[in-house]
Amino acid sequence: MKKLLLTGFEPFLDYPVNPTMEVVKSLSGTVVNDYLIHGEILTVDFSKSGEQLLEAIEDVKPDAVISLGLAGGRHKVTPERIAINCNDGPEDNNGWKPNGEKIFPDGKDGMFTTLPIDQMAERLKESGLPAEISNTAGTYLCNNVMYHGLYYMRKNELTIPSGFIHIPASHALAIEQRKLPSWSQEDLNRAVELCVECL
Ligand code: PCA
Repeated sequence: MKKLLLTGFEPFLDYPVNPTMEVVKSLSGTVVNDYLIHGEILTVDFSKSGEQLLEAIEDVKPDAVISLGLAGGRHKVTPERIAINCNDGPEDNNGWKPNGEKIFPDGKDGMFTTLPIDQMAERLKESGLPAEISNTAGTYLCNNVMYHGLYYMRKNELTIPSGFIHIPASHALAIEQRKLPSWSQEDLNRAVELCVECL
């Protein structure tokens, strides 16, 4: 059986919960589309999160990698097209505030996902779940982790699919935060399963 590494993030900034953690907890250990899902929760820390992903890739030796992040304010599930070689944004959970530095000095400016994002977005819509491809994963930890995965695959000449999907807030998070569009946790879990079915 093939293995999928599925990552989520711990809570960060003023979000007291992160629905990606719940998706990973629910799907870890299950089998979807002949992939046994191995879940990992990453910290929100510019000095650690990328390394955590790479360590998990080396431990698990997956056949595909999907990382998940919360995009509070987005209405749809958004598979990401590209990661850029830049760290920027607010303070991370360790109090570090980046200022536009490169993630890898020898890295390309940008790298495209190797996940089937067109099929993923179509599959979600056919199943009644709002989705669209996003052309920016931002410059915070989600972009950082996506870039780490793609950089590693390229450097090690691995052709396994790797990339990132941003998801909206869950209802549990929207109860805590004003004016956030939200989905039920069940729909978020289902959306990620449908994406895995496209691998
Ligand atoms: N979302 C953040 C980092 C952690 C998360 O879940 C982001 O979009 O960069």
